[in-house]
Amino acid sequence: MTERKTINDWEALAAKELKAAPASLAWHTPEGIEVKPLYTRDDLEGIGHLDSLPGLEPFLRGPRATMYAGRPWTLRQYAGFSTAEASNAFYRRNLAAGQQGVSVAFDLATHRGYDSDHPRVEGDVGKAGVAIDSVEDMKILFDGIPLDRISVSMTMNGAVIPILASFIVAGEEQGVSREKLSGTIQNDILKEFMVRNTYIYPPEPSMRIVADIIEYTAKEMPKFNSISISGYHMQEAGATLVQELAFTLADGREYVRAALAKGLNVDDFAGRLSFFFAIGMNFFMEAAKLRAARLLWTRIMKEFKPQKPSSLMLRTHCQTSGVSLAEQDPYNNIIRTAFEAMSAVLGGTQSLHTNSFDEAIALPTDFSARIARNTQLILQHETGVTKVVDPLAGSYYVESLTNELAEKAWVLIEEVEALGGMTKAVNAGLPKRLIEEAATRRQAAVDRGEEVIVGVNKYRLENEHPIDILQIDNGAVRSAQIKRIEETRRRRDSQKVKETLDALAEVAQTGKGNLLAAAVEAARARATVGEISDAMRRAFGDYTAVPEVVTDIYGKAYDGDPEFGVLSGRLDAVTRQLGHKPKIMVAKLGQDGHDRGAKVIASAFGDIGFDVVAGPLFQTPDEAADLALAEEVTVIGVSSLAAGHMTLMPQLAEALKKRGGEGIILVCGGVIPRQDYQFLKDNGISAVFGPGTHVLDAARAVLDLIEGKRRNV
Ligand code: MLC
Ligand code: 5AD
Repeated sequence: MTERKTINDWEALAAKELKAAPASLAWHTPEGIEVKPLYTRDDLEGIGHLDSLPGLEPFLRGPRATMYAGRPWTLRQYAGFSTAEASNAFYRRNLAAGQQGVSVAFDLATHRGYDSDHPRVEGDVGKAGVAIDSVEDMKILFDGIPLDRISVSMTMNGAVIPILASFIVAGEEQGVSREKLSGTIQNDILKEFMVRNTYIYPPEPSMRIVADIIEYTAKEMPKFNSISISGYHMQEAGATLVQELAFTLADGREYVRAALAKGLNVDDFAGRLSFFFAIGMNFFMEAAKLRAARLLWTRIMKEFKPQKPSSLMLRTHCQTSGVSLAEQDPYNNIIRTAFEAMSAVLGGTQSLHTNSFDEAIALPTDFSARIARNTQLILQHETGVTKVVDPLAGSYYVESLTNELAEKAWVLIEEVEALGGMTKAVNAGLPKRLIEEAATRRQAAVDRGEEVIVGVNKYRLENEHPIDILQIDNGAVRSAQIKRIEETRRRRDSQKVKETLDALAEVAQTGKGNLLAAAVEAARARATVGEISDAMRRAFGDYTAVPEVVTDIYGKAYDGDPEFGVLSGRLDAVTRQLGHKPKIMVAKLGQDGHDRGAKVIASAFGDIGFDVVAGPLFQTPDEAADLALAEEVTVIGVSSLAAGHMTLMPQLAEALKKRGGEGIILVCGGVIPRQDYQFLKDNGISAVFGPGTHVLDAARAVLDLIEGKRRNV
């Protein structure tokens, strides 16, 4: 018999192979986890959860005993664009082709509680999702989709009251009463204040809305998940997996407290809380994250002493990561998404969206949606991964990661607790700041090539061939929507509308009664999404965030870097030439609240030496032009992530001209397809920076423009 070898034997051998200590191979992840090149049985020492079983407390191995062996996860693709008719047809085609649940993406006008005819939303109608103005649109959206059999997720947080009310009435009028409706409403406002920004009202009344919805669904809609507590958007905004895990679970705890404060019994609502996580490219860590999430949620829920086991269970939807996908060499995105999907499944998700490969530039076409959907169908039917529950259990590495993620996230959860819970932490700006710092750090790592993205910062193609993308004519969508709103207004009983809206405003004002119950009456009378939102605005007011920018992170990552030094030197020269630092305003236009890119650019440009003005969210082109002139900026850089650029950029150029500000250099960046570049350049935009642009390249191009070396980049 051969003698049993020990870790010391391995270390000696590894050192010989490497000609260095194997500890030098450690990978330091952004989570602050040191991943070693080898894990052994010794790493499992002291880990408490190793013998747990699926379907049983603490549910680490899955909320169901049989998991996918009994029933696979729900193939639920998030989608919505243009009109209710177009989105309905898209859903029906996809359901016929194997999709198993519906998930509605609303346009940003709807998210922010504006009807399609509102002057602030001209660039947004029908763009990043479907335009819904009233029950009439909602009925068309679900025409021919049996709401008693197909579960529907609706991603809505700002205008959550009018949308859920309109959905309930649409169901009613389809012959499906509300107790039979199954699905999920996102209803997670805390993360909106941190990262996603589709809030309407200030945090306090917003928390009341969340609690009212939990109350209403607990009493009236037993099959409906009242909330989808989301970490997805945190990761998209740059959060590490530990931050995503901790802030999401801390949010969950805060919602439980809000519901309990309404006098609800924990077991009456806890089983219908659900979660939502992003799955990025760190394959094993993402799967471990879902396992850790279930473990920690059980621990958190125990504090509330529920009787039902389902109150302790974390059930989750997952979506593959949008930010991990690239504009360059876009077919690589199919491969990335497939790995991420596999990781989500090995982590035990209940429902999954796989992104389309055209993600970085546009909404999915039928073609790209087919590939995304088939990625999951192939996983379900061909790979055998559904046959065994939690197949990664017992892996030295995955169990260690599960444990370490749980420990690290718990520390951060306790930090939030020490601040008095998540509402207070959000008000204090802690999570937002930590996430923005992580995002800026990551951008520097990618720009410096420390993190490789194939086809972007390594192995880049010489020639990219543009792919066919979905184009939406928002002008046409807006006209059609306005026509339907006018027709609805003509047909309805305006006295009844006024009465129900006043009643809703009264519930909002007094704090007595349930907001959703009152809104259902208004929706039934055909009050619009905008009108219902405005009735609550009367009591709650609007929330306005003050943009803050983190500093000294991007610059520090480039400390001593010659390339960075050359750029700073050029900036000094330009500063002398102008008599002041060149001033750039980083602007966001329309209802597009995706501000990771804008924040990273503002932060990095500041570190490079520009004078930076961070414009507020949701500006109209006129407001942006006014601010730019008041601030006497040299350059305006607009970040556009929600496809409003074709309408809003020419309007901004026009607004500047009208004010005599045509000397201000206009550039834009973000999710902008190459097909749109020429149009933008013909309309006064000097440079367009697509996804994957190196920040230093963008800074150089802006300096070129300032120095007048090129008029067009
Ligand atoms: C499941 N079931 C089983 C079983 N597995 N029964 C027996 N044996 C098994 N092995 C039962 C469940 O108990 C349940 O019934 C039913 O089957 C459905 O299973 P589920 O696991 O609950 O799946 P689902 O209905 O799909 O619900 C998943 C969910 C839900 C709980 C995570 O909240 C959900 O669908 N979320 C989706 C959220 C989403 O799509 N969001 C998009 C965000 S996009 P019962 O009776 O117990 O219910 C976004 C982007 C952006 O946010 O920013 O715009
Ligand atoms: N249709 C399909 N997918 C969408 N996403 C956002 N809006 C839509 C839509 N209308 C997806 C993208 C994005 C994430 C937030 O959701 O993948 O990254």
